[in-house]
Amino acid sequence: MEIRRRALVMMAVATAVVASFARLAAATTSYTVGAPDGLWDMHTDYAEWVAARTFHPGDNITFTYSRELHDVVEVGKAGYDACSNTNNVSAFRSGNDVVALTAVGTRYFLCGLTGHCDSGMKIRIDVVAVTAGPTAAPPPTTKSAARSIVAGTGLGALVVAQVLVGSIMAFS
Ligand SMILES: [Cu+2]
Repeated sequence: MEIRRRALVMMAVATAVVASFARLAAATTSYTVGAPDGLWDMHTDYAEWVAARTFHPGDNITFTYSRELHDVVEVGKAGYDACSNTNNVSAFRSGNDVVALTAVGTRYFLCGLTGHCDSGMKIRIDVVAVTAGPTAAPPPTTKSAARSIVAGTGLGALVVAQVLVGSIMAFS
């Protein structure tokens, strides 16, 4: 009875470890804004692009563009709504700007060149917490494929843990 209890505790610990690894692995996706059909340009529908993806803390987004044609300005909601970069949070103009989505919340970016934001060159990114459990529907992106791989790895680790526990029980 004592051995059985110890084994159950070990199983619970192993499951918790696997779950936390899966969560960590899932939280590091890199996105190129607008890709694969567009980039940071005047043609991409960013609302549509964002709607097809889910952003979590730890992910990052990269703005790729020609430095002669565009830039990237992070603004607040008011700036986003009005296409104004007067109170910008930060500005980027390398042509390959990586922005880390460090925390849950909404981030707003626009192109600071005259008329570009008004033509639709602005993007709103909602960064949401990673949810666990069967209620979380996976988004229809390549990210869900990555999650499946992670889940598969987790399952493998669980089987290894079970075998370990089994051998411990046999030798106790
Ligand atoms: Cu622009």
